Amino acid sequence: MHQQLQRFRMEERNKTLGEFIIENQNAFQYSSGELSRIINSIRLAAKVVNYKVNKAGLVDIVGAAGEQNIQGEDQQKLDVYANEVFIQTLINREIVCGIASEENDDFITVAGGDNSHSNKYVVLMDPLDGSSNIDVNVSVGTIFSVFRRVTPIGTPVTIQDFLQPGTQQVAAGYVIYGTSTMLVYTTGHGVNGFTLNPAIGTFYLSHPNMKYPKDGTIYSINEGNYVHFPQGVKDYIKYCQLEEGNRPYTSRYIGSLVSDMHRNMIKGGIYIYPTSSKAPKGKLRLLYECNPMAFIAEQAGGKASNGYRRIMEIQPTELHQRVPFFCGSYNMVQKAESFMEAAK
Ligand code: P6P
Repeated sequence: MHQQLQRFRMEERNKTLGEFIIENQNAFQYSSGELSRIINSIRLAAKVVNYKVNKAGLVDIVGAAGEQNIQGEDQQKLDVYANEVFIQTLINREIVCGIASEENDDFITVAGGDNSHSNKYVVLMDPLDGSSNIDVNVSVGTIFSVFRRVTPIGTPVTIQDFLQPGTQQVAAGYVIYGTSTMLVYTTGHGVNGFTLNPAIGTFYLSHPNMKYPKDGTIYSINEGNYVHFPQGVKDYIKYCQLEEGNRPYTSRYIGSLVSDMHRNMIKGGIYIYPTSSKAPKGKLRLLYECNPMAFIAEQAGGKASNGYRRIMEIQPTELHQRVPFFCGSYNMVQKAESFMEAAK
């Protein structure tokens, strides 16, 4: 049989993202349909950003946009573009009452066309994570987190709607713009991965019920900062490297959280971005990087902490708050935490 037809028949056996959302809408405790519309909105924005990311080398959209975000990081043009696409797509569909983004100093209030502030959800996101890799053609990603608002419907959102602990998330996910583009998300009922067929613009369910292997042999950390790490992290790295018992560990670090997390979820592994003398609170942001990745990790049977306690139980105090991040295979994170505890 012709290979194209074979592949088409295989894809057609797999559910599309749209079918999956409809089928699983009622499993979601609030099943008002708004959450489904948020995921659909993210799906659309991901396709638009994917098109630009894949063309980055061809059009004048690569390289710094000449401005800095609140993190003091040079904004890449694709960062700015992706931020605008996700924000506008969410606003145009009148499904959220507020948006926070790594690229925006403050949160965005979305009153709605009738200015009623009647929508129930807020979305927090890193529109294009790993942007330092954009110019060198390495995978980048989008990370998002969804909460129900906690302030009265009908009033403008406040910072309290965004400063919720990760345990309150109703959905979280990421898009990885890699050798293929995937959307991976959870609504608290497991983790499912969808791969985009760019020829027809359809996401197909390619990785149902994703699970972190309980153990793994990959550790992902920027060892260039070794001398600045806390003692517990140094001890864990040495544990991974010791020949004793012929430990088979290998170091893999892409410098793009979404890519390292995605590979480790499939193969087993741990990602660590600890505090250091250069980043005394860590580098990753709690609200739109660590919390969503922690929700996914836990739903996939993994573990996510700040080295001592569960990430999702941390009460946020500010929008762009940074925390140390240990995330991945349950037993590996547990082992790393034991070194952190012992070095206290
Ligand atoms: P470093 C990208 O900027 C990011 O937020 C993560 O995606 C990535 O894992 C990390 O920072 C890389 O940071 O300091 O190792 O270059």
